Amino acid sequence: MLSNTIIALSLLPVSLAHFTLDWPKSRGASETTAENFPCGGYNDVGQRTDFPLSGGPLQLKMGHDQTNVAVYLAVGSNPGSSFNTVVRQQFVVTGLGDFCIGQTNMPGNLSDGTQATIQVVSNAHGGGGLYQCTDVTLRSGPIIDKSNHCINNTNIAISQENLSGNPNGTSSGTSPSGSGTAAAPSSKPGAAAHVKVASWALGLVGIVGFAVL
Ligand SMILES: [Cu+2]
Repeated sequence: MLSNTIIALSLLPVSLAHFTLDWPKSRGASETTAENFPCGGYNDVGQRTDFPLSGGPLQLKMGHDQTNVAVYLAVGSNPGSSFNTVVRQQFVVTGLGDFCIGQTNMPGNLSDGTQATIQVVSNAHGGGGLYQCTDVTLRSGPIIDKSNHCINNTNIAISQENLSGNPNGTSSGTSPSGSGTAAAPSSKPGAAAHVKVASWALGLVGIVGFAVL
């Protein structure tokens, strides 16, 4: 009986990441450095994607059942950590899997060919933030295939919008530092996060336990 339970547990799905930015392609995603500002530890500019000057969709994959998210822009070919422009005010998304941020509000003073970096920030488990970046060239007329780049999983939705502050818990709109001390977001998944990781870990313990038996 026990062995059946152990085998069932070990077949549970492998964990999702905290969250990933899947389109435009992110610089990279590492579970271990995701909390490092900026860009989750990926400091080097990566592959550029043409992105609408008028704003466009961002395709994410959510690994927490509830997540605070905001999106920032840094202008320049290698803008470092100067994510000074909020292009999507903080909101809360509820649900797991594919999630599309349908629109980003780009500044109106940029021109065709401008190089920039988009950073998506979410709240981390116990405070601070999680970071993902993508490098883009802003274009006046790219055609975005929303059927490929703007997909929402069943039962995933924005549950709160236009919240003040940043997902990483700082009150400043210009310098997400991850200090996590002031102006905490109104909603924090905290210990509720990573349900699937916990299941998978339990499965692993089961396998080890089985081997010992
Ligand atoms: Cu996580």
